[in-house]
Amino acid sequence: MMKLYDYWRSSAAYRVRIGLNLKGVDYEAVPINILRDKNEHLTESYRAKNPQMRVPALETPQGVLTQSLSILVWLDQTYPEPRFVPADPWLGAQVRAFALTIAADIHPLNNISVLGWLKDKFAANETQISTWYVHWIKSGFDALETQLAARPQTRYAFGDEPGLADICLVPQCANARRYDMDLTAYPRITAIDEHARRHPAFIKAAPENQKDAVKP
Ligand SMILES: N[C@@H](CCC(=O)N[C@@H](CS)C(=O)NCC(=O)O)C(=O)O
Repeated sequence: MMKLYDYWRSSAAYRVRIGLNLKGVDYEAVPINILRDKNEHLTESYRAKNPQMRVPALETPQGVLTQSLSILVWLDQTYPEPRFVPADPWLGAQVRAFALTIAADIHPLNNISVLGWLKDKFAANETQISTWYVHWIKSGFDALETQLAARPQTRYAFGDEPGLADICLVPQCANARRYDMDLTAYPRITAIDEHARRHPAFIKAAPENQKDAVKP
């Protein structure tokens, strides 16, 4: 069985959990606590798995894969149904652009090591961190909402079945809620997020349903 190096609150790992569940691929979750007082991702044993020392990493029969989007594309090519990216090149490019707005442009600026750097090097306080965090989500969500509003009003971002865009959107919405971001300006994003979170694959992948989840 494949092993997913995982952390319940990691939105990048959450993407891969959704992907594995949608494909019906069974896996063993190996929790890696990335909080700054634990730093389990910075150990030599984990570095041997993922030299970048981040989660997720997926241990496959061929070796360890890193980077959530790369893992999701590998899953899509290895387990063709249900498709994460449409076969049509034009639509496929739009789906990947949507996913990359989150995975390449929003999420990296809000990563735990970036927030830690702001605190350590620039003495940023909690309010400043929160302002920074919400700012980068807003800049991405403004664009995504505009793109969604111009598309047919389907149940998921690009149709009536979940795909790569939804796999990235739902964890990013969870991050926004953690920082109490007001999402009322994003009716399409919130409708898709609420619908997707009722899907069994998304429920099973939800942070609060992971074995390492810390209960409030
Ligand atoms: N682009 C990577 C991002 C991975 C990433 O940054 N993961 C975060 C958790 S969401 C992490 O491990 N952070 C630890 C750190 O920054 O030290 C991906 O999509 O897999």
